Amino acid sequence: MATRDTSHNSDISKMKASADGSFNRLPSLFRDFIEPGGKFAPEKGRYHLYVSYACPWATRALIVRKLKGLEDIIPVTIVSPKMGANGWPFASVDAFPGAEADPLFGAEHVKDLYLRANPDYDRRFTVPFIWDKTNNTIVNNESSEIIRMLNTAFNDIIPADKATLDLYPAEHRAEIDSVNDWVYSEINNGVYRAGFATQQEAYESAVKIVFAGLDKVEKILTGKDYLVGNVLTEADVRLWVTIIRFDPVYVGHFKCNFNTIRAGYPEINRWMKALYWKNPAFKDSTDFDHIKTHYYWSHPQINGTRIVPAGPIPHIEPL
Ligand SMILES: N[C@@H](CCC(=O)N[C@@H](CS)C(=O)NCC(=O)O)C(=O)O
Repeated sequence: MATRDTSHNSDISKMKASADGSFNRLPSLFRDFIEPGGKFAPEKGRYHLYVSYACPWATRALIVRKLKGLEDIIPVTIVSPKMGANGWPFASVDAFPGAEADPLFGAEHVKDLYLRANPDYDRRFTVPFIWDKTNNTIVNNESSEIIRMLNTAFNDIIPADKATLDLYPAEHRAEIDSVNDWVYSEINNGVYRAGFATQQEAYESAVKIVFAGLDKVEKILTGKDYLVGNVLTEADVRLWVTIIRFDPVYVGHFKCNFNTIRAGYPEINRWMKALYWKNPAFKDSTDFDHIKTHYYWSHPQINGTRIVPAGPIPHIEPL
């Protein structure tokens, strides 16, 4: 067990903003790839996925794992949504409904696994990440790369109908990359830049960017079921995880309140609802209790009372 003080990396209420009050996300550090013939070969049962239902980045991985039918190949563990001074706890120390204990090492917190993989690790202890039971380390903790791996690495050992599902098809890659790029900075990370800003100007410039991004998406989705090429791609997955949290969390907690998705963005709302109600990979990866509790409980620097709002009612509208 580590004796080093890592609380500056585990306690989000101690997180430092830049001098101008803006939030800067640092790059993830474990960046290996699962690939046939590589150090991390695709094998059933060798890898373990750690996620929170609360976290949009982790939910990307949960959705793609289900879409690709990888449930038996890569088991998953759900942490408690109440991220405190030691970061994400497992159910053994915080038995929140739906949270689970760490099945591999009985770890109390996610940070214990990071420090087991690398005792000198000096970044945030984030979900999602993939653990390799053979090398006893973290393969990757960057969701954009995790979903790429899940899309292709296991194709030889899953049923053909799942193997042929390609969320990053060659003919659409350039467009997917370009959509991902601005969706990440303006929307996925944009809501965090608004919510974690510590000065008025930094907040205002961030929140305007979020809504300009949503206006762009609303136009793109008009009369369409998917963002790129009229097929489901990773671009939809990556945007969806932010949109599903928008009315329940980002409008209030992150002060992104120029409008709501349900009142102000009918095309985005239609697209979000269709994926949620018609595709179990999306609905089964969504837990509004974990989502709302996480944000409103875990950021006392933003919500000192830790009261979790009861609405919106409903969390997502019916079809
Ligand atoms: N770049 C990472 C970001 C992951 C991330 O920031 N996850 C958040 C939860 S939404 C986290 O675990 N934060 C813990 C902390 O910062 O202490 C990814 O996309 O995988």
